[in-house]
Amino acid sequence: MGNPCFDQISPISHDRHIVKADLDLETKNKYWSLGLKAISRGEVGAIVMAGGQATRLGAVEPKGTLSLGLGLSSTDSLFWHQAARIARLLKLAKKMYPDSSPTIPWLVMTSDSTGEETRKHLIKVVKDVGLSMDDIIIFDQAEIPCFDFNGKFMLRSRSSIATAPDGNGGMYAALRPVIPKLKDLGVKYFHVYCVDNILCRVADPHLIGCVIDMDADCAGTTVEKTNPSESVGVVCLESGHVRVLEYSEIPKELAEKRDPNGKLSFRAGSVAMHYFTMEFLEKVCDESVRLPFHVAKKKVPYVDLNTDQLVKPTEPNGIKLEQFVFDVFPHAKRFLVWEVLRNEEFSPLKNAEHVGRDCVSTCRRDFDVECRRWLSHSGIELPKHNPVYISPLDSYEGEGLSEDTRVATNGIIKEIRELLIENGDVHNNS
Ligand code: UD2
Repeated sequence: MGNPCFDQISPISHDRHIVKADLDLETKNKYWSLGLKAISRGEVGAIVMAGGQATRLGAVEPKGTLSLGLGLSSTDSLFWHQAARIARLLKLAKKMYPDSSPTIPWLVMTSDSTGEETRKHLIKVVKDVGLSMDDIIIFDQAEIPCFDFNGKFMLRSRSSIATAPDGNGGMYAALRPVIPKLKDLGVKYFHVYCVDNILCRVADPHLIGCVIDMDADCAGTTVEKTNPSESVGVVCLESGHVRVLEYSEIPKELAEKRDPNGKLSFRAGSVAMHYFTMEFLEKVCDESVRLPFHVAKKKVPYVDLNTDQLVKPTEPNGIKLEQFVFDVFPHAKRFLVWEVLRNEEFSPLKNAEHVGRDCVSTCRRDFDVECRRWLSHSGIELPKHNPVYISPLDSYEGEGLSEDTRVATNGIIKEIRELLIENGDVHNNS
């Protein structure tokens, strides 16, 4: 896939654009049970892309391992959340299909930058949520050299070149040797997602059920883009083929174009959660499929040859070449857009706290709001002055909540009943 041909770009057609919030209850329930059925048969795998260097966040540890400070567990990281959601889904699948032995192979893509710390962290996480390391496949993506703005290699030390992971599209080459094992395991469907979204519904049975039902080979989760300058790519068609125009590539005129209803014409904001069938994944992992490299101007640490010290620049000083995970979309024959509500399913951790958006405190805030929405659906209203977090081990998307449910509030775990009693002013509508 080359540079975009902007005069050939159009939005995805309505019949291939499923809006989750518009589905009726019967259809939703059908998808949910279809998805859980696939999980009960061990047919669903979850792939988390966690090889990025998280330069915007500026943390020393890999992003997925940072504690979010919710007080839900001693590990309390994005990885913990995802593992807990997987553990919960296995329980839900077993409950719906009691004679089955559900499994969700969890594939974790790491890089030189994140591999070691991630491995150590996952051992703790997996134990904490009751999964087994046998259910996890950790695989490494490749690193490639970085360049300065004159096209010269940069040095990490006197004897080594500065390298960086090859982008999240490096996943395909990295997965190639793992495919036979996945086929042996009987995995047929994959949910692929970024490590950074606290609201990510890992291996969402609704999505899995929908794509099975509609026989899609590939799907992309989107939220409605309302701000033309937001940092999400948009899913669209180019000469009839699906592609994502990355936020750094889309021209202002296209980004700002509106339809007769006043909505952005290109509003299918890709939130880096995707779905592939095994057949599709196998096809795009083949060596014959070459993905383009995109240029990213980044801060590349380099050695100062005068002092032999490693310099960590504060401004972009070099070029990393990256492949993008969604650049395989043009190979899809039966693509589907799966649009979800941003406040329910998308709150990524991208930035350091001082930026004030997509940072740890906004992740916490959005998870608190989501937990309260779930509680409200169950007729439970809690006062707003303290945040309330529900463990994904107890509820995947708001199901099964009662006054017995334990929640974390200000770092302490309590039953909802206790909170209701403590706050005499609060009433329970159930
Ligand atoms: C990603 C999407 C963008 C939008 C946005 C929403 C891509 C290329 N872009 O942009 O369209 O959906 O997310 O949040 O997907 N990663 C690796 N290896 C790498 C580089 C990244 O595993 O070499 C992982 C990284 O750990 C993270 C994910 O890919 O989980 C996204 O990386 P990012 O945060 O750099 O992507 P961003 O925000 O530029």
